[in-house]
Amino acid sequence: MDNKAAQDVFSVGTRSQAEIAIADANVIIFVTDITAGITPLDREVAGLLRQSGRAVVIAANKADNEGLDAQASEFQKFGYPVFPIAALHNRGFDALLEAVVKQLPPYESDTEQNPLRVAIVGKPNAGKSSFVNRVLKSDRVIVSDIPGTTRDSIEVPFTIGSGPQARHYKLIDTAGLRKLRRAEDAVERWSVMRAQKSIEDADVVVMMIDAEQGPTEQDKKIAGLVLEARKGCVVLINKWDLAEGEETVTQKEYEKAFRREMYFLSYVPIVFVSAREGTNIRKAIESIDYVAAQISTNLPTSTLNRILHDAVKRVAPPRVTGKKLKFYYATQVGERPLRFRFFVNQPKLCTPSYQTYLINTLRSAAGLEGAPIVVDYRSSHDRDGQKE
Ligand SMILES: Nc1nc2c(ncn2[C@@H]2O[C@H](COP(=O)(O)OP(=O)(O)OP(=O)(O)O)[C@@H](O)[C@H]2O)c(=O)[nH]1
Ligand SMILES: [Mg+2]
Repeated sequence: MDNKAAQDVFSVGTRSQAEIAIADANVIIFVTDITAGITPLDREVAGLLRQSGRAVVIAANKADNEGLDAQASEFQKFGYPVFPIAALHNRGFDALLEAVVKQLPPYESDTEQNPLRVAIVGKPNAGKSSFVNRVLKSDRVIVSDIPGTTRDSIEVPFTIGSGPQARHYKLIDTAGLRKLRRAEDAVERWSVMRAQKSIEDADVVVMMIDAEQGPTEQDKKIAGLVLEARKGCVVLINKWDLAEGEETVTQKEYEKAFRREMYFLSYVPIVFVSAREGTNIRKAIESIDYVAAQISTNLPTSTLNRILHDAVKRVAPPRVTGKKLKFYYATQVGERPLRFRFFVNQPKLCTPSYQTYLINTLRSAAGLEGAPIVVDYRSSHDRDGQKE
């Protein structure tokens, strides 16, 4: 398409808005005016749509009565199905929407063939195998008080509910991740490697913490692996039955201290459980489900931009050597992990603390608890030459 001609018709702003909307869409409804026929603007839009390769249906609007419907056929020239409608009179929408729905991709839930992969990781003896057994309500995996009982990652399929509502999981019980000393044997090394691989292959990682020991250096290392792999995460504080007996510390106090110590896991939900007693197991699964939904979220571009523009309005970007960051717009470019692209005047003007502020605001406004977020900053003039 001749870019210059297009710019004559669209203002630059309208054009980029339209491009974002097109890039975001599964199906595009191209609205035309039946009384005006094909306009130059329609031709430009059709050109953009053809380039996008997206599914398109044409809504020929202002077909106020059946007598006008025949004129809709003119728009068939564009090569997309055409539906005469009248937005004002709510005419023709059933056929239009049916065509739209037909083009939508099938709803992707976790199926029997493609279950949600949940890896349970943590230090030796944290209670990973006990948790898996609790969830399965059977002694499927070996539990013992000897640290290092589990040597290999064990995958157990697990289903909640039945029929089309059923949710399918694969629980992966891993070997406890311990600090390796040089003298450690090959089996030890292999166990640790397998557990790391389980993190990489998982959709959601459950980090099992032994409540009695609290977060240790080793737990920080494990958290580092989860962060590096950019996985959804839930923290379970296990063996809470032991803490409760003593009544020395409340969950609130414990969580506060935990979050202070493991500040880099601030985005992750925490559930207090007892794998031995079976306390809060359902809550843990609900939390896993919640995070699973968040890591596959598709935020509408309008919502995303509203949240970020509000954030920028509330806390102005810092000045770096006299220059000020200008935030233009954002678009989501991926899921699992959630990936966003922020268009700004100069990416290097966005200080790390301001980046954190934007992500935290986005996370809390959109409810993205437990999901890692990756942001790619682009300068606004990269837009045309961008590569995926
Ligand atoms: N009090 C208490 N003990 C627990 C709980 N969960 C597990 N344990 C005990 O902790 C010990 C270790 O449990 P496992 O489930 O084998 O721990 P693991 O994390 O799988 O350990 P490795 O496979 O060695 O990495 C066992 O003696 C369990 O009975 C709990 O909620 N409360
Ligand atoms: Mg085990």
